Amino acid sequence: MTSENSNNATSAPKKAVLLMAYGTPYKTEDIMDYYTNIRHGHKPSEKLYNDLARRYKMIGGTSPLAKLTDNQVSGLQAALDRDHPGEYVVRKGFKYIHPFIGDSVDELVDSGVTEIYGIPMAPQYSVYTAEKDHVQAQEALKKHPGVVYHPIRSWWADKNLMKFWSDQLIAMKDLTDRTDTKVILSAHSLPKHVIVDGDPYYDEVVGNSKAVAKQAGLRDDQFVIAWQSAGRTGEEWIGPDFKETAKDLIANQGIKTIISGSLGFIVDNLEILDDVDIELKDEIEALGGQLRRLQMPNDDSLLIAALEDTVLAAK
Ligand code: FEC
Repeated sequence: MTSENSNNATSAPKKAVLLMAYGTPYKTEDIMDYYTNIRHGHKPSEKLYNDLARRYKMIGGTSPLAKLTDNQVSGLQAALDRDHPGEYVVRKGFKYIHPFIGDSVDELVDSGVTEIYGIPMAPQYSVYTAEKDHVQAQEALKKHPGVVYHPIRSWWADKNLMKFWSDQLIAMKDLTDRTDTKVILSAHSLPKHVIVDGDPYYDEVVGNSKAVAKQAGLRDDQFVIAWQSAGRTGEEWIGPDFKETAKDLIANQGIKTIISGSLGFIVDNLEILDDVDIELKDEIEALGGQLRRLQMPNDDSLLIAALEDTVLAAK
């Protein structure tokens, strides 16, 4: 082997971390294809399309999810370079828009990577969500036998992520201790049949919520668990819906302040900026209440530490 080849062999990382996120339209013209991909190749009706386009318009045209995922990639890369220099390369792959997970896998393998850690950017595991990320990655890897894939399942219990959420509630103790305040911890709803079929998602979200509440020192009567952002599919979704829950608390149970924490998501996205910051807020304020919302992990150093821990624990 020449010295040049030997340098290349040692300098190119053999291990990769692939952050696998939902993806978001980069511009209005992308919405139709993106939505069609979410619907497994079925184009949405004009009504559904218009409603989604309206929701993106409400949050300023596009969602920050793409930019925040890039920040997570560079944050994790910097952390791994600091702690394990030259060992890992970090990339992103999206489920419903380019760069697709499979294309990112191909690129990583072409660059010499022989081991990939796939992390779904959804901390609770579901066959319906996180597993679909792994399926896309593993499908691409069929073309590359010999590359080792580490599918990371749930990572919500990581101490840094737990601290991220519970610290915010601890900082609000004066407010959470008031008898007219209630915390609503929520995650994205799923069609009910998924859970009835034995998916662990429901139990993981409930376990995550109770653990955060306990770490924050909340009593059981200070928080409720609810479900948000049910899709427009016409089937039955897991409930109770968080807007209905908030309305009932304010209209019938003497609550004035709702603190919303969306533990099922990692970044500010459409389901946060529209469903929480606009729709939930409007419903609450229409009844004379007020909404406070916990910040999302986004590219916070605790989130980066959680991702690094998760990769290293999967070794
Ligand atoms: O642009 C953005 O910021 C949007 C990002 C976005 C995230 C997200 C996360 C989750 N979803 C989950 C389940 C479903 C199921 C359906 C579904 C449909 C949509 C639609 C849009 C959308 N989702 Fe999503 N979701 C995001 C965006 N989601 C847009 C289409 C319009 C609508 O129905 O509202 C129904 C379709 C199907 O059966 O597949 C189910 C779950 C999560 C949280 C975990 C994760 O992030 O992967 C669960 C972000």
